[in-house]
Amino acid sequence: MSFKAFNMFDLLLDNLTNKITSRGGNQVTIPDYFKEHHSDKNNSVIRNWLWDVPGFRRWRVTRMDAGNKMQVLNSVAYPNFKNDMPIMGIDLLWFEVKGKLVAILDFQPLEQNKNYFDKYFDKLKLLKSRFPDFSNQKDMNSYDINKYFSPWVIFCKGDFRDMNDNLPLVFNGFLDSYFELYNHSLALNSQISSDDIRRLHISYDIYNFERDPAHGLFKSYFGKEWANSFINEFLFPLKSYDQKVDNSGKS
Ligand code: BLA
Repeated sequence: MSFKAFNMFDLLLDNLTNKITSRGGNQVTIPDYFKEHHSDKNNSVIRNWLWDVPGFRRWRVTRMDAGNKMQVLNSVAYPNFKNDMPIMGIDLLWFEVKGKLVAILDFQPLEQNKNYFDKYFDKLKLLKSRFPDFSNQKDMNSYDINKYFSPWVIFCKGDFRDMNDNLPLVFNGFLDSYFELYNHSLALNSQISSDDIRRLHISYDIYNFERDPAHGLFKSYFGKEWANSFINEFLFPLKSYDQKVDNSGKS
């Protein structure tokens, strides 16, 4: 049973990689210390990928394997600054010892208003309605549900059966819907200016930097120094964007 459970996230990672490459995605070189980093704690490893995908300014993927303590698959896709469509966010966690799945998948909205939701959320609504039992959570502890989460966020706290039966269907359906949304977005005018989209992406990184419940975990597995550079340089690089611009004197 555990063998199967451990490999579910590798299977989903393969699905994601195949979908990205079939959309013309190319791997971007990242430093070796981010590509693969080991920890003695639970004999763990974290692996990261960065993709250059047409239409997107950044697409990152993280897979952490801490054996039966924890398995993670996390990915965020940031569209180009000319496109005001939602950011794609996926956070999947499996705790084998507790038999617990935590799965969050969302089209993360840049704005919270009816026009924006009408424009971009039909497909996510449809997907959510196809799996009513899977999305069984509403409350978040560390995040503000009204900020960068949509009313149709797929949020599951479940067990082995949720992971084995529904998760692959939800995950693949979710990615296909997001790619379809991207295709559709090309025929739409962006209602938000590029400057404002950039500002909203920066504030997304700052918000998630402040709220992400994984920071302590990275520090305890991989040490403070590595964790800090991972969080600042790989997970949320735009968090320091304004400072960098100020420091370079370019404004
Ligand atoms: C929750 N995410 C969590 C938790 C952990 C991580 C340990 C707490 C799990 C629990 O409730 O037991 C772990 N987050 C990670 C890891 C990475 C990470 C390992 O970013 C590695 C990169 N989180 C996201 C994205 C979304 C997200 C893109 O990174 C949105 C889809 C959401 N994670 C999210 C939410 C929770 C969570 C909503 C529940 C926390 C809460 O209740 O507030």
